Amino acid sequence: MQVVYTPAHLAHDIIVETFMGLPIPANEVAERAEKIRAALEADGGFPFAEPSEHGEGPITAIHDPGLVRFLEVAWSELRRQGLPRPFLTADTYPNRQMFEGMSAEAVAALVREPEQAAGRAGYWGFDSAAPLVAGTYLAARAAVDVALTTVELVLGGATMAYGLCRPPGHHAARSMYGGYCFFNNAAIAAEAIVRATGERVAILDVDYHHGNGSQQIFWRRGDVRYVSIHAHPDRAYPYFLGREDETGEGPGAGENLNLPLRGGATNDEYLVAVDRALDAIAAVPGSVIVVSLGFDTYGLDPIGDFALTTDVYHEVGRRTAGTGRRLVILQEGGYHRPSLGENARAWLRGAEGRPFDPLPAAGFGERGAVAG
Ligand code: Q9C
Ligand code: ZN
Repeated sequence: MQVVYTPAHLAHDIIVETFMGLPIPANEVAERAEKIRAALEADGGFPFAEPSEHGEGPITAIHDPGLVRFLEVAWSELRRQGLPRPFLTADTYPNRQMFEGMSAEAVAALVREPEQAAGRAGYWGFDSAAPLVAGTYLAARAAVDVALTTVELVLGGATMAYGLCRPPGHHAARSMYGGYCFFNNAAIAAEAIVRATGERVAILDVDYHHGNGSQQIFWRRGDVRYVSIHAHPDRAYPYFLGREDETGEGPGAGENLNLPLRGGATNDEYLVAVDRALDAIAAVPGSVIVVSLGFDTYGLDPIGDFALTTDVYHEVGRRTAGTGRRLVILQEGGYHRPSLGENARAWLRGAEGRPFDPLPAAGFGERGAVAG
């Protein structure tokens, strides 16, 4: 299958993130995408394509234009204020209890976007784990173009295609960025498919984390079914969403399926959840699945706690393609850099029905980087 990749992601050059108030070496780094690119190139079976530009229209079809403007000017705004920071994170976040007792009308009338970058980052962001640097906006725009070009390959007749999106997207909601995500690549792709085909679309999210942004965006929509397998929010980020009883509302009632798993989840437990997820997708019409593909489910991932091995990715790819639907496969998380390339190769070869032969010297060593 074709791989859509651009070096534009390198401009989102992240070295440090903050975790619970302390700086730690960043998890979501440029090397991630480069490891995957290198492994797929070495495989030889994955022709590469560059993304084409799609402009802002498909982004504001999903996101608040205010979020887009903030991300565009945030860095220059920080510099204009003369703050010599290596990256921007918020000072205060408008926790919903800040407005307790105020009516929705009063909040709408009285609470507004601040002028200072530190306040604006709190207004549009939801956590301190998504450092914003000089090149973030253009890289995030390029990741959307990667996703939309992947959609075009599939709508143009390919059975499946893979978009090597970086930064990832599934934590970004309509009016909110965070969790290393700025624009929701998968949601923008799903919307583009709905508009082009008039069909219903399913999102299968197999990143370790719940895709709160994708769930929020499609919560009330009957045309996009969101199905996610992830770490239970009782113990894992993003903590406030991802439980089984979140099923959607209005026209979206019953269209949201969360399958949270316990810590230590094994390949077998994972495949049971995959079959449930794929059954839920097969139950509604449509010919395309958007896959939010994360490898932070891997046993050695520094911020995950599942016990998956490379073999299971081959099998999940195989079963997902076994639905007979066309696949728009978009990269989300995965932070154990030594294994990322092989895990991606295994998944994509499984989807293609090709066997997986590990490359020689694929000893992945110890649990990567930083304990989270
Ligand atoms: N100790 C994605 O996988 N919290 N985002 C990190 C580190 C943020 C994950 C905690 C996790 C965000 C796309
Ligand atoms: Zn994740």
